[in-house]
Amino acid sequence: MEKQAKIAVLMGSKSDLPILQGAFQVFEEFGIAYTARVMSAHRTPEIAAQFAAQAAANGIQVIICAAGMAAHLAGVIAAHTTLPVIGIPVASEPFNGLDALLATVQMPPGIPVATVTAGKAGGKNAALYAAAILALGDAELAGKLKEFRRQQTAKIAEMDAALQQELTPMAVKA
Ligand code: RP5
Repeated sequence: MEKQAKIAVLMGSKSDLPILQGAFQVFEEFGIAYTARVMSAHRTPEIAAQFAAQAAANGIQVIICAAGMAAHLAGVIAAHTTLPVIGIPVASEPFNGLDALLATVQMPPGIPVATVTAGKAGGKNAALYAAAILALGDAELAGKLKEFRRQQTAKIAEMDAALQQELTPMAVKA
């Protein structure tokens, strides 16, 4: 049986792909089927609008959009669907992502886009947030998310233990 993608990952250009590798890793880890496409609010506006308008009927439940510069992809997609849309601003010259952050986050009231931080952290968090949305109706996925958090907490505790071993003699144990 062919897998049904539940999450669509859209990028304004293939040059945005490195930001999204962490998102793809999350989907592999949690066993979430996704689809990924390059389309642009400015360079392929009809394709973007059509994709968004048909996404829900195609079984998509959450759409993630990564774009840089005058980053309108998430907003344009959100304008054509009521599915939850998550925007990832992509950093580029000369404003290092502040331009894309403002373009993505500053949606007018009525057309929401949940915006995560720029860069690879944004890619990973967008995927985790999308997984959390799907987990509302998927107990198995909710369990995987809880286990992910448990392991993440354990890693930080390990880091703290390792740090205590490396501190200089004047360091006082807190
Ligand atoms: C945006 O313009 C894309 O999302 C990308 O971040 C930026 C630059 O695109 P390329 O010139 O690399 O294709 O639309």
